[in-house]
Amino acid sequence: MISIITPAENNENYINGTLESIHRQTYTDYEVLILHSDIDALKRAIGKKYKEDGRFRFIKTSRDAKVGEARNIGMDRAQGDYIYFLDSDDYISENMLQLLSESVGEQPIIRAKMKRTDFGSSFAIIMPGTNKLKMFSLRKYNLIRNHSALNFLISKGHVEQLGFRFDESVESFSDLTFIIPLLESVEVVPYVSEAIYFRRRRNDPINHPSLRQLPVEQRMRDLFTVYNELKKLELSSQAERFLDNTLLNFYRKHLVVKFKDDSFIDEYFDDLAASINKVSPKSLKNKDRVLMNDIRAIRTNKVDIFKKLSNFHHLLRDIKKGIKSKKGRKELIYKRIFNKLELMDDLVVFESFQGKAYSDSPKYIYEYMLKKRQGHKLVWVLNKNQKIPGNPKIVRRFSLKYYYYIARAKYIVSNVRMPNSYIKRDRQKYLQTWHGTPLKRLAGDMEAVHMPGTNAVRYKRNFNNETDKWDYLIAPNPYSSEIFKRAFWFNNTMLETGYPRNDILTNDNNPVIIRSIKEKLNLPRDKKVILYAPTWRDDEYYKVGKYRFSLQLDLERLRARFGEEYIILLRMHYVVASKMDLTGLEGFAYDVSGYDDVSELYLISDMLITDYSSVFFDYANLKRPILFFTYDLEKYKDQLRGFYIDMETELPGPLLRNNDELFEAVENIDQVVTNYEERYETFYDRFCLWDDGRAAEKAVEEVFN
Ligand code: C2G
Repeated sequence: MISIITPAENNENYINGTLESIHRQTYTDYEVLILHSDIDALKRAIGKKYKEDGRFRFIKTSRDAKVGEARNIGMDRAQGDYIYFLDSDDYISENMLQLLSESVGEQPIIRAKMKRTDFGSSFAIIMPGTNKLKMFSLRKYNLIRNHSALNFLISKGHVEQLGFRFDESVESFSDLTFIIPLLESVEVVPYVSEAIYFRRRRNDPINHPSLRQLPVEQRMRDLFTVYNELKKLELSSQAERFLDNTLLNFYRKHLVVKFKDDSFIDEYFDDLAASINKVSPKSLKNKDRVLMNDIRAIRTNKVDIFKKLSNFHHLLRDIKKGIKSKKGRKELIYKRIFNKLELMDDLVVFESFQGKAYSDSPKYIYEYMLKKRQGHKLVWVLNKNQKIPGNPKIVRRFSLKYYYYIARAKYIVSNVRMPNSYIKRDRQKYLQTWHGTPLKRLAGDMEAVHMPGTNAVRYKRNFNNETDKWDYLIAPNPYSSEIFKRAFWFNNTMLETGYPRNDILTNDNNPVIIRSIKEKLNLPRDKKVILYAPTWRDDEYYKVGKYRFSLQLDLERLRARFGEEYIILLRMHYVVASKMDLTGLEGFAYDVSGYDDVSELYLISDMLITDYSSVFFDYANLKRPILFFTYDLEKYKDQLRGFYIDMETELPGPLLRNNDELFEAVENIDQVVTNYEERYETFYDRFCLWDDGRAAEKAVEEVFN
C-alpha cells in the first residue's frame, strides 16, 4: 500500500482538486493522510465523497505546525509500504501511483516528472505509459533542483531504518533536511517521465504565499539553519556541491539585491559569514570574479570592504540598466542624484490617469488648494499642451523634469498607481485618491489576472509594493473603505471624505453651469443627452496598456428611433485605444473620449448608459436614470474579474442584454425610473451619502495640515 502524505493547513480552497486527482488514480491501494489543525473546518471545505471513502484519513496537527512537522507526523502514522508526498494545492496525473509502483522494483525510491502549472488548468489525462525508466546516479541531485521532497515514491522501511526526518524548526528548505540524506543513501534513482506531478503556481504572494514566496529574510534564516545542519553530516562530493550551490545561488539571486542597504549588511553579515565560511573550496572553483570578491571579503570578515563592494555592484547595475535606454538613463539620474537632493516642503505634484488628463479627484483637490491654500508650489503631470487654471508648472510623465519633481516633492497626489520605479522617500507624503468605487474585483481580491504582460503573482507583488507607499487613501463610501483595506492591504490613513471629483455634482448642478459645459462642447441645447460610458475588457487589447473596444451599440438604429429627442455622447475608458468612426452620425453621436473630465459630462447628461464601469456609482449622486448595457455579463463576471455586488439585484437600473432591450428601456424611461425607484434609494444611501460637496476640502485639511 502507498501512503500519500498531504499537509493541508491554509489550503482549504485548493485541496478538492488534489483529492480528486487522487480519487481518479488507476492504482487504488492507497491511503491519504491529510494533516490539518482544524479537522472540522477542513471537512467543511472538502467534497463528500472523500469524507466517505475510508482511505482518506484526517489527522490533527497543532495550529503552528510547520510543513516539516506535519510530514513527520504523516510518516509516523502511515501504514503503507511506501510513502509519497503530495501537497494540497497540487495534483497528479491519473497513472501516477500505478506507474511508480510498477516501476520501483527493488529500489528504495523512484521519482516522476514534475510540471509547473497555473490555477484553473484542468486535470491531465493519462499519457501512454511505456514504462521506460531513466536512471539518475551521478546526476541524482539534479532531481531536486527545486529543493523539494515531493513526487518521490519512497520505501517506508528504508526511511524508518535510517531515521530520516524533516527539520521542524524552519518554514522553508525543510525538504532538504529529509531528501539530501535520503539521496545519499541510494546509488541510483529511477525516473518515470510519463507520470506527472502538477505543481500549481500560487496566485497570491501577499495573503497566501507559497513557501518560496515568503520574505527573503525568513527564507535566508531558514536556509542558514538547514545549511549548517546538513554541513555537519558526512556528505558525498555531489551532495556537498549541491548544497553549496544552493547557498551560493540564493546569495546571488536574492541576497545581493538586499545588500544595497548597509543596514541589512550590518544585521546579517555574521550569520552570512558563518555559512559562507563552510562552503567547500571545491565548490568555489570556476565561480566568477564578482562573486569571488564578495566571498573573499566575507571569509576574511571585512565588513567595510564588503559594503563597498556591494555599493559598487549596485551602482554598476544601475549604470548598466541606465545605459540601455533613454528612460533608464533618466531613472539612473532620478535614483542616484535627484533622490539625494532635499525634499521641498511646499512642493505638491498632481497626476491624473498617468498624465492623460487634467481631471478626477486630483483636479478638484488642486482647485481647492488654488483657491483656499496659498503658499504651495503646485506641479501637474500632463502629457499634452493645455492651459490649466492657476498656470502651474506642467511636466510630461517620464520626462527628466518629472523625475526631478517626484523626487523633491513633499506631497504626491495621484489617482492611479505610480510607476514601479518611483521610490517613496522617507518624509514624502503620498495621497492616493483612487478612481472609482469598486464593482470589479480589485488587486488582492483578484483570482486570476487576464491583462497582457503580467500574471497574478507579479501583478499582486507590484500592486502591494505600490500600496505600501500610500500614506492616505480616499474612500468614497463605507463600502469602498472596507474593500480598499483588504484588497490594497492598506492600513495607513483612510480619508473617509467622499470623492472630491463628485463635489461638482452637488455644488454645480445648475442650468447656468450645465449650459456653459454644453457650449464648450458645441452641443445642441434643444436635445436631451444620453451618456454612454462603458469600461474596458482585460482580455481585449492591442498591446500592454492599449485596449480594444468594439462598439455593440447600434448607433444608426438609435438615431432613427430617438434622434429627434436625444443626442448621445460616447465616452470610452482612458485605456481604450480603439478609435470610433462616427461618419454619417454627425449631430447625433459625439465622441467625448478626449474630454478631460467625465464629472462634467455627468452634469450635462439626462441619462447614463454603462456596463461594469464605476461611473454609475458617481452618477447616482445626480439621481438621474441609469441603464446597464451588459451584453457580455457572463464572461465579464465569471471569467474576467468577478464582482463585489450582485448585478442582478443591487443595481439602480435594469440589465439590458441587447440593443432591442436597451432601446425599449430608453423608450419607456419614465416607467424604468418608477420601477427602480426603491432600489435607487437603497443604492444611493449605500454609496452616495459621503458625497456632500466638501470632499476636496476635507481631504486637503487633513493632508496639508
Ligand atoms: N471613466 C471614464 N470614462 C469611461 C469609463 C471610466 O472617464 N468610459 C473614468 C471614471 O472616472 C471612472 C474611472 O475612469 O470612475 C475608472 O473606470 P472604470 O471603468 O471603473 O475602470 P477601472 O479603471 O478599471 O477602475 O475601483 C475602481 C476600479 O479600479 C475600476
